[in-house]
Amino acid sequence: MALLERTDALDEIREKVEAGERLDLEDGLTLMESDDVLALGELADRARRLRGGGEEVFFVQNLYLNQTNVCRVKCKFCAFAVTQKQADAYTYSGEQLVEDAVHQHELTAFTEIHMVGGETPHVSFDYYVDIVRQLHEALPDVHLKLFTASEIHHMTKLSGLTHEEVLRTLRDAGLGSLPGGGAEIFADRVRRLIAPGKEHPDYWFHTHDAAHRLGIPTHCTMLYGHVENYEERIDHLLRLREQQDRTGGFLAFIPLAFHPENTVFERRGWRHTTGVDDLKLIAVSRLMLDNIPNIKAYWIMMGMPMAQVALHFGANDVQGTVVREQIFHAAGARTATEQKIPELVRFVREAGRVPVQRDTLYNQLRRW
Ligand code: V47
Repeated sequence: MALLERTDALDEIREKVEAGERLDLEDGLTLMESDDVLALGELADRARRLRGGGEEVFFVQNLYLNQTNVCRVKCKFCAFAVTQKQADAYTYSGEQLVEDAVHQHELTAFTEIHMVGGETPHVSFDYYVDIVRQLHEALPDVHLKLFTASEIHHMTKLSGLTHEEVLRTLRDAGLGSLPGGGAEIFADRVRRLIAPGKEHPDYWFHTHDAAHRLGIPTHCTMLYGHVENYEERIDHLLRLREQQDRTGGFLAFIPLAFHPENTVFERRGWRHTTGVDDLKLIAVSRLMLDNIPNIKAYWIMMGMPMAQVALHFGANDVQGTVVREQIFHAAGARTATEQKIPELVRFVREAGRVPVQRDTLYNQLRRW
């Protein structure tokens, strides 16, 4: 009987998907509670195709940089941040970042720099403006996807400027888009538990809203697999969907599975998410986020084999070559830190899909 009820509930959701109807909180909970993971995957892939998705799976050639690991916030999920006094603290100057990036560019000709970092109180807003300007001048054709909404909010504190003024100044210096970090989980209960020192989620939305209105596209994320429940996950997705209805500037959604190593949660016995949870979340995100075109299976987080499977659960993007990643690896990620293009192409092809190298804005650069 229980199985029948569940199957019926999924059938009702399938009818809504086929009719192009929006799913609501109840539907989201039904999907999260379903154990029929293959049916979820099939439904999510169907939704992706009904909304215009084809065989393409996208990736970008990119370089990850972190300007500083010094952070004042002390989020409990983070293994990357340190204080200024710790021996491994670093804050790179614009010259150092440029030297590194230019050297890497000679090796790999990436088209995007993805850079996020801690909220260091030991710099001024000019530091941020200068590093954007210097990177842009050194590599004018490279798209600069820099700074989470939390960092933008931090810059308003450093400068006394509004979010709009900070964003406009950074855009004029060469900023191209914002990454999606800092979102964590929007629900107050969870935020108080995992990131009590972090700004209210309204600021995250205000920053992305302002960016979209200034013509700066952004990405969005959800950090899952810690203390949040299913309702808080779906609430998070619905809030992102509402924002996208208002401003339409999210390029992609990236679910981020919590990595507990070297965090306080590891000491409390927290474990890494399971493959089924990761796949379910990809599928449910695709189904709920009917207005965000791209869902990323982030291979750094889930590993290449699972990312390959996720391409049949609604994902259509595997992020990129990456080259260097520190935030997830500080928290115990065992994945590589770089994938060469031929390897990404092989993984996508063997999943039965067409690999497409894109730029940050999803213009197609090369198809295989
Ligand atoms: O906000 C930190 C997450 C984010 C852990 O836009 C963790 O394409 C799991 O912005 N386990 C920062 N996650 C990184 C970020 C990002 C990452 C990937 C893709 C994109 C994109 C943006 O990293 C933080 C937090 O949500 N994070 N620590 C951890 N232990």
